[in-house]
Amino acid sequence: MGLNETASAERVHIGFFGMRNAGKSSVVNAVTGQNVSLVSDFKGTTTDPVKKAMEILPLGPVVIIDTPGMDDEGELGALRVLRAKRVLSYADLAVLVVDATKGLMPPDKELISAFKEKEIRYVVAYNKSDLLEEVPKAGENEIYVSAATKDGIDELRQMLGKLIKRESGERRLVSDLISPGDTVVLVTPIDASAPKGRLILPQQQTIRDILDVNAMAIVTQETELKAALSGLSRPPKMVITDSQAFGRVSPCVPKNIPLTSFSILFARYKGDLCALVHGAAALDKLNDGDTLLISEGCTHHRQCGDIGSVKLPAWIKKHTGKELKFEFTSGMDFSEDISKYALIIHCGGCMLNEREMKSRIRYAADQKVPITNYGIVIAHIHGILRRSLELFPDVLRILG
Ligand SMILES: Nc1nc2c(ncn2[C@@H]2O[C@H](COP(=O)(O)OP(=O)(O)O)[C@@H](O)[C@H]2O)c(=O)[nH]1
Ligand code: SF4
Ligand SMILES: [Mg+2]
Repeated sequence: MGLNETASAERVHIGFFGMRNAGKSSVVNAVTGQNVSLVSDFKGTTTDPVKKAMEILPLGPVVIIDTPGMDDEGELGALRVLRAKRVLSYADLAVLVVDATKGLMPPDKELISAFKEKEIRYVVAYNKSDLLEEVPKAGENEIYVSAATKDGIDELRQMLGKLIKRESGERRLVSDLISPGDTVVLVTPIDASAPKGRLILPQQQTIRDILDVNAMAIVTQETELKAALSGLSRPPKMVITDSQAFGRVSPCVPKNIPLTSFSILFARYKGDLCALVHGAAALDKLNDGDTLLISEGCTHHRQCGDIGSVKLPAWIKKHTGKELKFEFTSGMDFSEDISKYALIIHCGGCMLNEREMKSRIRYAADQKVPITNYGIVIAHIHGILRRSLELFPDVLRILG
């Protein structure tokens, strides 16, 4: 991602689904005006979902995902279908590409049911309309297009534009908790895991959200926190800290000033803070021999350093005094069978979109496995979870 671009997790993700050879890759290329995907009349050319972030008028910043065919065969084919289905967990919108000369086939109908079940808004694009003698009238969320002649492609883009009702206008990171003129103090330790010469994305997004409502952000390391607080003529509206510094920050912040963490704010923004706080209760019910899953949302987790792999397991073992086993996943391969875990601890998921994070939480709930996140576990272990949730009375109630 370039520094001036919208973060991938904030973009609308549009998945193109359908059977092999329906023309998914051709439609993707026509809609984007770019050669995103390889087109071929050899069935099964697109073997893995192809993702590309781009700006498309009138859609704005999006991530386009081209998927392999839903009717793929054989052992490898089944794997490709599984990967395509995985896209359903994070697609915000879907385009079902159907070969107009064949019409809706059973795999297409299955996809439509899946869109409905997962509440993904979708368009059915009947492609190859150039091969039809007469183009029928399209139904409500349907359109006839030809990737070959580009007929209907502009209209398909317009339809997608209308479906993009950005939810970001409704959800806020922190600006719903502050007013114009308020001061917010942000604590961001600059340690070995901090990237060179810049702040990490969650910190940047929080600062931006504070500026958006004409409030003021004071950014400091924990070593200067006391000086920053005493230099203010009136107390800040809140202090937001990196979770890892919770233990050191908490004693420096007077009790009348709310203290929370970036990861708690992001859990609220993106997923389900209630479910994640609920999940943390499982920490105190662990038994010897239990296995915990530590799951990271990306594979290049430099900014998370060794929190998941080293620090958390050590802290949890010390906190619980139990003999525990830990397993790890990262990136999109959130474990298939999670029922064996006593608890899942997920990272803040800054690289995952809201849908993906929610679908992981729902998946865990379906299998009756408690799930929580790094920041909540760290706050709990430091005994300040209650304090870090003071701003959210609804969630606080869960702790009793
Ligand atoms: N006549 C016609 N052929 C098309 C059209 N779109 C795609 N095709 C052809 O259909 C075949 C499969 O296309 P491709 O995009 O690779 O399909 P995918 O497997 O669904 O991704 C290729 O031979 C394309 O040239 C179209 O609008 N009209
Ligand atoms: S997605 Fe998770 S592991 Fe990756 S940088 Fe964000 S919080 Fe860290
Ligand atoms: Mg393809």
